[in-house]
Amino acid sequence: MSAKASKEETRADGFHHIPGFLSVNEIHALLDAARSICLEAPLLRPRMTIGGKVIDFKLTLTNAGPLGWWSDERGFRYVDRHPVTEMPFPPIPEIILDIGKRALARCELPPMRIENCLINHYAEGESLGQHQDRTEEDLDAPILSLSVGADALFLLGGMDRKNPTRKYLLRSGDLVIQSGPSRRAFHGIKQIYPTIGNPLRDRGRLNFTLRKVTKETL
Ligand code: MD3
Ligand code: FE
Repeated sequence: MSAKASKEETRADGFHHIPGFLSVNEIHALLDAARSICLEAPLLRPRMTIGGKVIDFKLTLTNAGPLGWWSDERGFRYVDRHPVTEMPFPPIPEIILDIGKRALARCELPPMRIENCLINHYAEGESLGQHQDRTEEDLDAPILSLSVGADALFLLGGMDRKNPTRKYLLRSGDLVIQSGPSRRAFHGIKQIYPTIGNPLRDRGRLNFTLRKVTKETL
C-alpha cells in the first residue's frame, strides 16, 4: 500500500489548498513565463531593517504587472518600476491571468482584478520567515499562489505570531488561496526539499502570487 497524495483542503476561514491544480503543460508554461519576465526584470534580493540592522531576505524576487512588491531600507511597498532597471515591470502573461481566473472559479470565489504577479525564487537552503501580507491597500481581496519546482514546507499560523502553526507540503502544481480571515494569517516557507524531476535548472522553487493591490474594482 503506497502513501496517499495530500488531499484537497478548504477551511471555514477561507484557506484553500488544491494539490495538483496545474497541468504539466501549465507548469512548463509558468516556468517559461518566469524566465522571460526575469530577462526584462531580473530577480533581486530584498532587504529589510530590523532594529537598525539591514538584513537580506533569504530569497530573490521579481514582479509582473503594473505594480510590483519590493522591500529595502525604505520599507515594504508597491512600486511601479523595477528598482534596478528603473523600467516598468513586464505585463502579466495571459496564461497566468487565465490560470488565476480558473483558480478563483475552482474555489467558488468571484472574479478579481489581478494587478500584481509576485514571483519568489527559493534556491536550495533559502526560506521565508513567518509574516503577514499587509502591504496591499485591499486586505480583503484573496491572494492566489501557484508553486513550481521543489517541494516546500509551508507553515500557516493564526492572526497572532505566537499562535500554533499547521504544516503543509506545497508541491509543484499546487494552488493555495487565502481568502476571508485567513488572508491576514501569519505564514512562511520553512524550507524547500530536493525533489526528483524538478524542472528548474538550479533545483530551486518558484512561487507565483496573484494579487489585487489597490481599492480599484474590476
Ligand atoms: C497565507 N509567499 O509572497 S505563498 C508571499 O511560497 C508568500 O513564496 C509564500 O508568503 C511562498 O508573501 C507563500 C501562499 C500564501 C500567500 C499569501 C498568503 C499564503 C498566505 C497570505 C496570507 C496567508
Ligand atoms: Fe506572504
